Amino acid sequence: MKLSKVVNAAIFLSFIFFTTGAQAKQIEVQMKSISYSPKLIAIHSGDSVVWKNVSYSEHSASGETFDTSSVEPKHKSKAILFEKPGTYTYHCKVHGTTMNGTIKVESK
Ligand SMILES: [Cu+2]
Repeated sequence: MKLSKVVNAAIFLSFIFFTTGAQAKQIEVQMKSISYSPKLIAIHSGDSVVWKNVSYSEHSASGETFDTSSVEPKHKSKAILFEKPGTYTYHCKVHGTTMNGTIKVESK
């Protein structure tokens, strides 16, 4: 391969990397028996989070500004969009604050 082709390919790949990197993502958090996994996530503004219940009882992910409401076992919550940077703590309405998680939203 000629050097110019390698350089072109590198430019093309970095273009793809940066354009897709700027796109909003959907992050999945698992609801386990009495915990969230991962417990702490860091996302960017514009990203959304979906909780998937992989346990045998129902759970919610409820914060001050959002609430998935009850999510049945083997089901996913609706997607919650996070636009404002900040730290969002949440807990499960069924199991209380011992089942808690944190979402750090960073500006793009
Ligand atoms: Cu729970």
